[in-house]
Amino acid sequence: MVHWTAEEKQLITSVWGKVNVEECGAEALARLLIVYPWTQRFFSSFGNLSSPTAIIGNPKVRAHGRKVLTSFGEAVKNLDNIKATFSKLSELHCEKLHVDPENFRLLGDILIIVLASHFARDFTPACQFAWQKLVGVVAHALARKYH
Ligand code: HEG
Repeated sequence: MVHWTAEEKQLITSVWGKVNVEECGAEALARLLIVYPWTQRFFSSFGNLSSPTAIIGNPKVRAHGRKVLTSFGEAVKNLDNIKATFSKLSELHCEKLHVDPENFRLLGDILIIVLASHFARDFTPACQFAWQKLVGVVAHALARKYH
């Protein structure tokens, strides 16, 4: 099981308390689709993804980004139980959606970039390290049903 120090927990929850899931979720998903265009294949039902402007302005991207980041918040609330928290979602992504687990890592890295740019002052090296650890644990938990 992953161990979190009191400092790591504090660094994670203090940043999370400032996050606007609608804004940051939309931004993270849009960036994923722009920077790694092959991830668009999972979202063929989302309509126009033909340019960065289209992606940023796409209401389905916005709504889904919010959904994903809200769900990510469950990890923050359940730091000591992330595997169980994402067990059902892992099943969905692996067995039904067939999302390559590498994409969880890509999204995690992008999320850190988004948070670091919104909360530059909080993002000390220790904070960055704690978040890197968190997105890694989340990616691992989501990919678990592939193992
Ligand atoms: Mg996933 C659906 C969470 C990464 C592709 N994702 C969902 C749903 C949640 C979720 C909560 C809705 C589940 C439901 O309807 O019951 N996703 C989630 C998290 C993370 C993640 C927490 C990583 C932090 N997802 C992710 C990535 C991709 C992806 C990286 C693909 C590149 N998710 C995906 C697709 C759907 C969901 C295609 C279904 C979308 C739809 O058709 O509505």
